[in-house]
Amino acid sequence: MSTSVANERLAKRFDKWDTDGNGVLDAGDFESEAERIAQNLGKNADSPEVQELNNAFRGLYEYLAQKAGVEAGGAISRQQFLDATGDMLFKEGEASFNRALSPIVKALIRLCDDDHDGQINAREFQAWLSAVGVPVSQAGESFQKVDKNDDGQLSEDELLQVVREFHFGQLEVELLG
Ligand SMILES: [Ca+2]
Ligand SMILES: [Ca+2]
Ligand SMILES: [Ca+2]
Repeated sequence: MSTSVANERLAKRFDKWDTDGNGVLDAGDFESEAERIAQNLGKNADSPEVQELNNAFRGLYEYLAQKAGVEAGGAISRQQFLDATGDMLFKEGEASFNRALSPIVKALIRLCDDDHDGQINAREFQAWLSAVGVPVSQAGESFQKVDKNDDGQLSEDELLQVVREFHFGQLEVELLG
């Protein structure tokens, strides 16, 4: 694994989630990110799947705040974020990473899964990428990399695994914008 690429990606992740650009992460940043994704998909803010996404982002904020030793409702500094997420990736490993991000991946699947089969097909994947703000030009190539078992569908496990590999610096497929 490449630690410098991984650290660079965590720094980029911080910038992306610091939606108001004030240099710290607080609950409002994560609310705005969830709102932005819902808007990109044209989903009603009151719909259950948008509520699920909001809850997932709130849960992620609370998990990170707790890891960073920040009091409930407090702001997470850039350094605290890098330390907490770096620990998750390089010390605590898969379980901790999954605990932080699987609710987000689950909620995104629910939001994009138009045919309600619990998986993401090629067409739904385009919606996913636009929702998180990734250019869809690479959608075909990315889809094949995520679809590890080559069955034409992206499962929750496949998506979560690629988010993790991206953050380890192992794979060039960005799934969370
Ligand atoms: Ca902020
Ligand atoms: Ca589907
Ligand atoms: Ca698959």
